[in-house]
Amino acid sequence: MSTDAKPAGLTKRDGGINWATLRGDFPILHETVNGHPLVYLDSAASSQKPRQVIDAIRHHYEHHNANVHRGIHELSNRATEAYEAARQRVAEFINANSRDEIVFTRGTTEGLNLVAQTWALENLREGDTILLTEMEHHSNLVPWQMLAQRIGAQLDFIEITGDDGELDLQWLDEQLARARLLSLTHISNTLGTVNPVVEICARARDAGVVTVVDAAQSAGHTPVNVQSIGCDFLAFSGHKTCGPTGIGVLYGRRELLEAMPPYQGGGEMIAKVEYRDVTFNVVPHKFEAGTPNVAGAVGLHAALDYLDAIGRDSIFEHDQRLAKRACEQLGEIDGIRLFGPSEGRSAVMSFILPDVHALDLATMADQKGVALRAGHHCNQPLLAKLGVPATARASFYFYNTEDEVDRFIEVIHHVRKLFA
Ligand code: 7TS
Repeated sequence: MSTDAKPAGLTKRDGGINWATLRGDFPILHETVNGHPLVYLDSAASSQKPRQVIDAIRHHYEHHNANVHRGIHELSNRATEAYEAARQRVAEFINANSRDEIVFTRGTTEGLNLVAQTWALENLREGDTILLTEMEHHSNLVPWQMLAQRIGAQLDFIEITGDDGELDLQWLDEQLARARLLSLTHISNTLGTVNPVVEICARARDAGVVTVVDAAQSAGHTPVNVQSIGCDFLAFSGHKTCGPTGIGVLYGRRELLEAMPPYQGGGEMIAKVEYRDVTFNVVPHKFEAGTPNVAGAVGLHAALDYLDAIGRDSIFEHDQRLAKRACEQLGEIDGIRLFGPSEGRSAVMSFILPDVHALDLATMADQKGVALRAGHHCNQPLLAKLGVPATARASFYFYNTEDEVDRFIEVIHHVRKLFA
């Protein structure tokens, strides 16, 4: 089942995609900000939504809205069908074996907390080691700290090599030999590093270590295939993949999901309840207590159809083209410190200028309609390791253009002149 969320603006130019026409599908990209046409360079925080996703949510509320898995009335059946069709679509999007391996969550953060509070709480013991990397978002660090403090487990970290932000894998086998679980990000939200998750998960599997992949920055930008990655769990957020906020996905291998205790208790997640006893529902419903975000799932379904109509390979190529253009022009600025790899990186670009504080830059860029982010990007330990309190960050997506990269660079030069 698919939605009719095809990109109306998908046209060809010189045999390839005409990226500029896709912008017509995104109403918000035509906003004016502080008297200037908006240049939205904060898609790593949240992506914008095409009309097709907004329409799908509206259509759901106008024609199919009711609670799911409950009624025997027509609307409830339609809502249930739409919700389960979205689950099937997610399974196809990441190539899971079955839709039973797809748990709907509020987002990446909830997916990671779910694994920490169920699989890990059940299976890890005092003294066990949880292996992370030094570039994890707080969402893939704090849940493990909380668990480790509760059960007396310890954390270990795969280090980064320096400003180029690659993982130092020379000790990986030794680290894996001591670990029970490895949780790592696919793409860094600050450095733009694309981690070799296939190789890392294969080595973890050989060592008998359970793997969790944080795909928040990758799922909407590059093909993500859980079977070729070979991970045990993977989480991502709808709002970074052109879908709505408040919906996300946790993939888990079926055997693991089946053996795990539930996350929260309530409606939907039960098969039978007595005053003093309960039998839980089958997976994935066992992990979805309470009325789910049905409209969110419907919007996510439309978003995934939209992205796949463009093609995630093409999106990644476009991301990389923009990143390269930005990197080259930023690289010409005297004294700039540019973080992340110089090649094969994603379209997330962090930097600090020699003469302007990141927060000042982002504030002044906003005056020119350019939306940047400045701060620690929920990567405080990483920034401490790099020895900086904050960076400025530009993050691109397929609806950004080369002209917008150039406007971003112009704004940087403008701000530097003011501060000179
Ligand atoms: N993991 C990574 C790698 C992320 O980049 C983010 C959000 C999360 C997890 C959490 O996702 P959520 O949808 O559950 O909040 N990253 C960012 C960011 O870079 N700027 O704002 C949010």
